Amino acid sequence: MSGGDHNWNSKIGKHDESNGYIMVSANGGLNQQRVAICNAVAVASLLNATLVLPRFLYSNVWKDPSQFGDIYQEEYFISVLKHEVNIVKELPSPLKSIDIEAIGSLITDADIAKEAKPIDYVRKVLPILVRNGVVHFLGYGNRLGFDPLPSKLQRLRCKCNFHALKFVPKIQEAASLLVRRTRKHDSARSMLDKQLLGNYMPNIPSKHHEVARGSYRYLALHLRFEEDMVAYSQCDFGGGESERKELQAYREIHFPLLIERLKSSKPISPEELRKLGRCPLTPEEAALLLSALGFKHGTYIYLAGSQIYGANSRMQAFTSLYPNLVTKETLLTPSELEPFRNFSSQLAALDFIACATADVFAMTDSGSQLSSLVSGFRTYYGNGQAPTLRPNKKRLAAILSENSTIRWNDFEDRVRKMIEEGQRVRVRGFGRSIYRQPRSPECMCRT
Ligand SMILES: *[C@@H]1O[C@H](CO)[C@@H](O)[C@H](O)[C@H]1NC(C)=O
Ligand SMILES: *[C@@H]1O[C@H](CO)[C@@H](O)[C@H](O)[C@H]1NC(C)=O
Ligand SMILES: CC(=O)N[C@H]1CO[C@H](CO)[C@@H](O)[C@@H]1O
Repeated sequence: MSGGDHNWNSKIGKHDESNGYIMVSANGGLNQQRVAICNAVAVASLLNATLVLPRFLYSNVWKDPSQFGDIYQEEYFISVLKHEVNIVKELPSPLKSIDIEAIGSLITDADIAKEAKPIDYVRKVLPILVRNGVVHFLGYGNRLGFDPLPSKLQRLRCKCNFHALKFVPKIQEAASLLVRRTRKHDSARSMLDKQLLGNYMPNIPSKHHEVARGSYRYLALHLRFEEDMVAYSQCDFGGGESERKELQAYREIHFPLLIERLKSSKPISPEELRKLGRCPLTPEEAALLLSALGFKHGTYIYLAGSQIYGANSRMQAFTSLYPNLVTKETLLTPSELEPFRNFSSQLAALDFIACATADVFAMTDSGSQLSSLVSGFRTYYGNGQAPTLRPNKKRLAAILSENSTIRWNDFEDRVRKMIEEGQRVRVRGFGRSIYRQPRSPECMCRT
């Protein structure tokens, strides 16, 4: 069921008559943008529209001015999808001077429901498109549901995500340095390497034993314990009054809507939140988990993500257990890192690749876009040999609450069972993301 070698062309079909142009300004960071792009491709096909190469909205959180062509190969994207959707780099000049908002063609996420259905687009967007010849989805996010959806659109999303979006050489090259330096090995080992690193990772060795020799295996960990996540969760992480104040201040600055919502709802205690599995795993808990799974002291670990909250104290237990910890900042020299310095999305792309090509990938939050898109890639291109460890936070909270009474052996058993259940091979369920779970008749499992 490897996804690598489909003949996609001519199956989906494209209509020559265009109903107009769709412009998209995608919201969020790298991974949300990726979802928005592939949803927009599907919507353009649904509405028989011409897609203008998506743009990325500047966000005060991510502070990255990168545009499509700074991250993905434009020509490649256009050409891979050319049999299904017309994609142009810019709006044709007669339309450029139009005031999109004044003619009523500006469509924000407030105009479309989350996980909208195709019929919503046909009813709401198509008439505007036909009348004005152009619509602009401004701040486009997760606005197309997964089911029910005509299978040709589902296939198109799959093709977009797994085949059409290739990182630019600048990103592939820096990512290949990360991967080579972690593995201490220079050649590609899998389809994942080939897909994500392109020519920067030459020659897949043909025999399996060549792979093992002289090459280190590594685990990539996406430890989503960054301040935004920690603050948003409203959980208690044992840092006392100063932690509570700091996180409350962060919420007031960055999450005014959350603060509003909290005012009018019944408060949930931190203990309750923990029981419900709503609290991000701390570095200490992640270390405990890995060691219960048998990862030995000295395992090579690539840590993805940005600044860990309270890293100085919180990472101590982790690094004493796992001293061979590397990040993109430690693997690249300052001059290699310099071209990426102010571009958080491009840095996130390096993490995406290092996680997707790792021997083992461990996430701490299955709701994270990075973690879920990476796990989808590992499923699609990993040939069944790219395990992803996905803890169930609710079960883990239950296991950890038995702190003083549980014996280490029991702890190990229960953690292992939990992880095994998370790894079970599943066909995509109804309503589930095809990006995250590509095992589906419209994606990996086509006959
Ligand atoms: C798109 O084109 C196809 C084939 O010409 C047609 O059946 C379908 O109704 C069109 N859809 C829209 C929204 O124009
Ligand atoms: C990056 O951003 C910082 C602060 O915003 C600025 O001082 C610096 O010049 C920028 N560096 C580059 C390479 O753009
Ligand atoms: C089940 C159990 O023993 N829970 C204990 C875990 O540790 C906390 C504080 O250290 C105790 O309050 C719990 O009773």
